[in-house]
Amino acid sequence: MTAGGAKVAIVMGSQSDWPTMKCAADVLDELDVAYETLIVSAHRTPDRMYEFGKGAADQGFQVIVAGAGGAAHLPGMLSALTHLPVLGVPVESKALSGQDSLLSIVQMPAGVPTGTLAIGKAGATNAGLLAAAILALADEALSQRLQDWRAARSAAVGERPVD
Ligand code: RP5
Repeated sequence: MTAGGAKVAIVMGSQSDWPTMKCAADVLDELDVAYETLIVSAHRTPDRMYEFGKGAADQGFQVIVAGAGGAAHLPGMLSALTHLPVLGVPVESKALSGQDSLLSIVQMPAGVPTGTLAIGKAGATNAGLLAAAILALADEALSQRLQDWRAARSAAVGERPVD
């Protein structure tokens, strides 16, 4: 089990991914869902990635949110190492604005599924929401919090634009 009993792991390839991946953490905070954050690079720390991917389910994680940019192999490699659902977040890269990240994550071969979200912060937020929705299938209280969260977002939308 994870030290704090977290069921969601938010992993990223670099410290520089954190401003994006924090959006997943923020929405999980709003929903009172525990998570762990880890820097796990497919390229710079492949042994750490392997160890994490192989051990994630035994540690008690149920969903992995994985963000990476550029040659973004982390989400796909984790999908290869664990049967847990992996939600990939393409982090916006400097050179190609995250198009490279998106294409690196989305085009997985049949049999190794990796959920792929939008590029950048919107994708990270939605990955957090999807992680919560997956856990909510077996957690009625969380399901209610998620429905309340969604209802509040709808209620906050005005009917007409204002100056
Ligand atoms: C990827 O390379 C990381 O996920 C990050 O998005 C990108 C750049 O990393 P840094 O050079 O900023 O550490 O592996």
